[in-house]
Amino acid sequence: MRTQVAIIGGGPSGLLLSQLLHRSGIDTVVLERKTRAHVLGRIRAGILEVGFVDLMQEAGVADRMMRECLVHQGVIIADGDETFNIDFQDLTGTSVVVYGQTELTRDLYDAREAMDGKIIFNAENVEIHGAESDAPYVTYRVDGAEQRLKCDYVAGCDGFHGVSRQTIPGDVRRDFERLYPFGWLGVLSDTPPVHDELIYSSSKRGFSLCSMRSKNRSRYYLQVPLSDRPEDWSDAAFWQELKRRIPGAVAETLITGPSIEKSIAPLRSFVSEPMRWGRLFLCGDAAHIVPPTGAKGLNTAASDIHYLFNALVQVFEERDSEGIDRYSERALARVWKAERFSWWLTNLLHRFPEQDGFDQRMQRAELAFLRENRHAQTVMAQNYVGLPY
Ligand code: RFL
Ligand code: PHB
Repeated sequence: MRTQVAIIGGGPSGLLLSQLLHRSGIDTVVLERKTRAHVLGRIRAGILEVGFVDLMQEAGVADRMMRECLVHQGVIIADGDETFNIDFQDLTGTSVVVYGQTELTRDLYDAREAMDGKIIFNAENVEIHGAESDAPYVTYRVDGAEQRLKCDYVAGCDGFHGVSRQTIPGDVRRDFERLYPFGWLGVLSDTPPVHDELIYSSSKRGFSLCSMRSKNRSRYYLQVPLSDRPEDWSDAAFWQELKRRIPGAVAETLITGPSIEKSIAPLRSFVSEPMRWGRLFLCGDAAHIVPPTGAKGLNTAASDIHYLFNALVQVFEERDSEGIDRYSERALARVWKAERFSWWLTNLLHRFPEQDGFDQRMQRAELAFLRENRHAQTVMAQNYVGLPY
């Protein structure tokens, strides 16, 4: 089999790239290790920047999103019982939207299928060959049979645990990493959200976040030690701990219910450089991870896809390699700013095991400054709604 762009990974990055390229007349094949149901079973991102929404519109897959998403004008920050609002609309003139990664991925799968896009599920042992040559190809196994896919370019959209990044030799690649000594325990429940806006809470007992997927579906998170497992947390224990970490007045109005999903995600900051090796390009979680505190993971994947999509159109349509030559530099410039923001917000709001009294007072002083200073709020709002592509 032959295609113009072989895309490894059928998560949001791979599907969005495939959809955009298809609409520009560029042929792709997506190789996904799991099934569609498995990919759609992962509960992940919820907050999308306007830049992402624009990209979904460009890909022709934003209709349901525009009907069903919730527009958010700001977020609330709580420091113990005290709260303040970061008003995105007032500070930046723009906002973010709530639309779950699950729904967005479903829309992309539906669109790909409607256009007869080639997606190969259960693709095992994917290997990229000849990325530094003019004739790269990808081998994989499906139903026990070895397959070969020849292509012009390979897009590595296979997430943090994929093969694409590992294909880049160790003497070319540099990885930068920060692990945090805690994870996020997430609960999804069919209950109305406790508030119209998201609440990021710093408390003596640790960080918590009140988020949502719709007017009837809530998503809540608690900072927990890395040694905790989801089965250690009964629903009752989760709700009790959440109530102790959010402002008392908010806790009084919290409606609880059975969890429909419960999982723990470790927090890490990670960037792999460069994001291009020959004809292989890394996108999204394959190249970088942020702690979820700033809601930047999927949004940063989207900016990679924007740069790579335009670069591929430029090289196929105009025979101009400027875009692919500068892809890594352009993508990384924006990635590192998202990394900085996510790292800053994580450090500001979480409790660290080794933290002493000095560190805690620094956090509280920084929170107080953010509460009182419009410039500081503007900086936060600009980063949260998304820096320009
Ligand atoms: P994905 O979603 O991991 O998809 C990669 C796909 O590649 C497949 N794959 C392979 N396929 C073939 N061969 C192989 N060898 C393969 N290895 C892997 C996998 O099966 C999978 O289908 O990466 P992608 O597409 O780059 O998308 C990235 C996003 O999923 C991620 O950044 C976000 O979910 C991060 N994130 C958030 N991002 C936001 O922008 N806003 C948020 O509010 C937000 N909240 C979150 C988050 C991530 C979280 N977790 C669990 C990590 C909240 C949480 C709790
Ligand atoms: C979510 O709703 O899953 C969510 C929202 C904001 C974040 C992280 C996750 O910062």
